[in-house]
Amino acid sequence: MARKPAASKPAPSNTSKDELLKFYRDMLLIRRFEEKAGQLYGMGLIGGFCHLYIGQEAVVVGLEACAKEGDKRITSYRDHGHMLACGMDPRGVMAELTGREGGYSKGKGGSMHMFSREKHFYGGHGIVAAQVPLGAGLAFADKYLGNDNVTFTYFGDGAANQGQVYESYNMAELWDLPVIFVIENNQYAMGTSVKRSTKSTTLFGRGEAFGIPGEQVDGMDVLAVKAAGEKAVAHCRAGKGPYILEIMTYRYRGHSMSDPAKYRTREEVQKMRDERDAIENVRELLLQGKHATEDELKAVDKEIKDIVNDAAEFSKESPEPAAEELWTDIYAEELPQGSAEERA
Ligand SMILES: Cc1ncc(C[n+]2csc(CCOP(=O)(O)OP(=O)(O)O)c2C)c(N)n1
Ligand SMILES: [Mg+2]
Repeated sequence: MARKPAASKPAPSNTSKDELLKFYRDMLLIRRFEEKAGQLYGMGLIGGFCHLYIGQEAVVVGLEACAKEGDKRITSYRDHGHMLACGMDPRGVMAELTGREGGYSKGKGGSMHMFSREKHFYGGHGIVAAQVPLGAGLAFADKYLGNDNVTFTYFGDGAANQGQVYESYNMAELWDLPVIFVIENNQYAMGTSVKRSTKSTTLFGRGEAFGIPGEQVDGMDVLAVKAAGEKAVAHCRAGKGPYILEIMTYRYRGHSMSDPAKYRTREEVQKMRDERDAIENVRELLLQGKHATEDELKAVDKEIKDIVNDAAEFSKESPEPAAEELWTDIYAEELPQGSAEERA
């Protein structure tokens, strides 16, 4: 009797072959996009601030897998990955980076200031932790309107030491707001390590004083992020108030494009890339489990490369905004009309 071919390894229990492929694709899109942004910056096509998300891709991709239509997201200046993960157009994001008319803010905002009402993406904020109370406010609006939307409010380990975070925790728990406070603990705030800046380093535990549950999650494992995200989302949707996820991650590049990188060794970065990389982890799961062949993954790589090259071309060809644009988008030109539901 002919032997059956060896069965392929099933996908880990909380995912599927298709989802693993989607995670691979979505994380790779962020990485290649950011690499291209780094190149364009080096060529002088991007000016001003530019903070890359390379290394942290699994955080936002894992959490986006838990989101439904209507959910909101808000983050800091390290924001390109969040935009791509929620489905914003790579062309519009790249063209904003190069300061062109085709960008999400017509080229007037740049890296840290892009928004999409359609995708419920509320920025892009340059002031450390400023987005945290805003995120609680977005969740307040949903609670007020009586829907079951959740707001993902992302901030860093450095931001976690800001006073306004704790004011937000207090109000969010007091009013049972459906907000997930996502601490992206990449271990550094500019050139300062968590160990140098922070006495108690279990940042998720700081919600305890307010009665907010929290947990620490391996941010280099997209499936672990998704599993924790599902728990947090279920908590919020059930009307039980906020939840804190401290996601342990790592940025491979400097804080921004101008970073002397004197605060950590090359070896530390290389070790993380070699041993923990989230994209490599998913790639291995796909190949070892025979859910995809090398050729299929190569085709995904090519597809992503084409999308990113297209975005880069668009961002070079799109014209600079006209001088008259200096006078637009400053004040609301029309007052919002209609009921609260229509305005939301
Ligand atoms: C209120 C305020 N203080 C200081 C700065 C300067 N600054 C910009 S980013 C940053 C570090 C924040 O680190 P973290 O919250 O860990 O986020 P990461 O950059 O690691 O994503 C600082 C101090 C700022 N932008 N706003
Ligand atoms: Mg940090």
